[in-house]
Amino acid sequence: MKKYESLNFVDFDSLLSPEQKEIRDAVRKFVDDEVLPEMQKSFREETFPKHLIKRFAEMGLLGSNLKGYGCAGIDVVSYGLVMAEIERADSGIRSFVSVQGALCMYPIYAYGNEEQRQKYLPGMAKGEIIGCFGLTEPDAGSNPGGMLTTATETDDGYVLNGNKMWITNGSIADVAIVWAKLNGEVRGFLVDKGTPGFSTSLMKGKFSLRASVTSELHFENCKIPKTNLLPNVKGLKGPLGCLSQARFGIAWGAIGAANACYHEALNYTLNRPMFNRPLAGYQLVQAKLTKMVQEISKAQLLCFHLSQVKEKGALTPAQISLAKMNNVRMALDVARDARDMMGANGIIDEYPVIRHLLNLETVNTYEGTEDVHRLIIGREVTGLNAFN
Ligand code: TGC
Ligand code: FAD
Repeated sequence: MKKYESLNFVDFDSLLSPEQKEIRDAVRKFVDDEVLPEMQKSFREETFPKHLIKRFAEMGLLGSNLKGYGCAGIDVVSYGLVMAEIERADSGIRSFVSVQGALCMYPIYAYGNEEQRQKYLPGMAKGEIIGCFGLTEPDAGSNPGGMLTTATETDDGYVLNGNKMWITNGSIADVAIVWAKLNGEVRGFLVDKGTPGFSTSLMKGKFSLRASVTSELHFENCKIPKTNLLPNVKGLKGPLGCLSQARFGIAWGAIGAANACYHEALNYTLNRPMFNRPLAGYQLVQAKLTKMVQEISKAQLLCFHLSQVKEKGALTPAQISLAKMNNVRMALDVARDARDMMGANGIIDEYPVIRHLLNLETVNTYEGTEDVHRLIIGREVTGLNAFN
């Protein structure tokens, strides 16, 4: 099997600086040597490889785009390349890294006070404190504004009541970022593991993202101190601002999953003789490979360009929606074609393709479903809200 190289059909690599290539190649080697060998077992056994957390931290991958507090402070393109390399291994592993960095460290960094930043961020960068992000509820998925979880102010703090569902890292987290309504307004709270009234339950039986921990969070008269409110944001723009960070990482990450499937399909069809010659020699197979090359190349350029826009601070939520929606759909289509091109071998976990295909079904749903992003873009271009 040919060694993995990401697609470079339009000379994408020439856009990258030597430092960006160095970061990408270091993470690529780490993924090849330490992450990929774990994936078949993790996915089969529905377990997250917790022992890798220390290595993610040592590699500087947790909150890698944040500055200070022990974080690596890498630039936007490097961050995207890192996400793509990690998702080349598995979307569930990229989820762990996204949730820790974009959904948990970011809100503490952006909406917390200095005391909260000092208390949590260095430990989170070291992988000693794991976070989870509780927004979705059983009856509030696409519409988080409809959440039922409440916070009530008391003399010495807040009391939380409600349930969150589908929460990545929930059962292994040391701290939960919980979004709840205080006097009808969405606010963010830090809830430490072990706080009385806070419990989690593991969600089993997923056929997708099996290497990722997914949990419910339960709050029953859960008392937290005043100091655990994130003071610097009010309203739905708090959690949505975190989603913007994570969705951008997913847009890049999906390119990694697509690249893995393309690489596998190319090698497989080159080496599989059928009707007297390699499958790759047939026009129908080449049409599928060409479509993959075409779509992955466009996704790479979209992400690279939007990274320049983000670096300038001008990236809009609707632009992020376009990239997340496009790239995850692209990766799902690439994975589906790759699976087909490998015949029966396409459904067995000896090859990564079926795992990527199943994972990408989740990636297409979480962080805003494909249709939610379509509606966000539709609202932006028409000025008309089609959500309700
Ligand atoms: P809407 O009126 O659009 O917005 C309310 C306020 O928020 C502001 N805003 C944003 N701010 C920052 N970033 C964004 N992306 C923003 N989008 C909107 C907006 O300007 C407004 O501010 P203000 O000052 O006027 O109050 O709110 P809406 O209720 O109409 O909702 C819009 C909608 C449907 C698009 C939104 O609710 C949505 O995106 N729904 C999808 C829910 C979702 O994505 N959930 C993800 C849960 S977390 C997860 O899946 C983690 S998976 C693990 C992993 O990442 O690996
Ligand atoms: P629904 O909102 O019920 O949507 C169902 C269908 O209806 C979709 O096709 C949707 O596009 C469509 N739909 C919804 N509204 C409209 C509309 N107005 N018009 C037309 N169609 C519409 N959440 C967190 O908070 N934290 C996490 O860490 C997290 N991790 C996750 C991990 C996994 C493995 C999964 C699967 C989910 C995770 N989620 C997490 C939840 C995820 O964000 C939600 O599943 C997602 O936002 C969709 O919500 P829902 O599942 O309730 O679907």
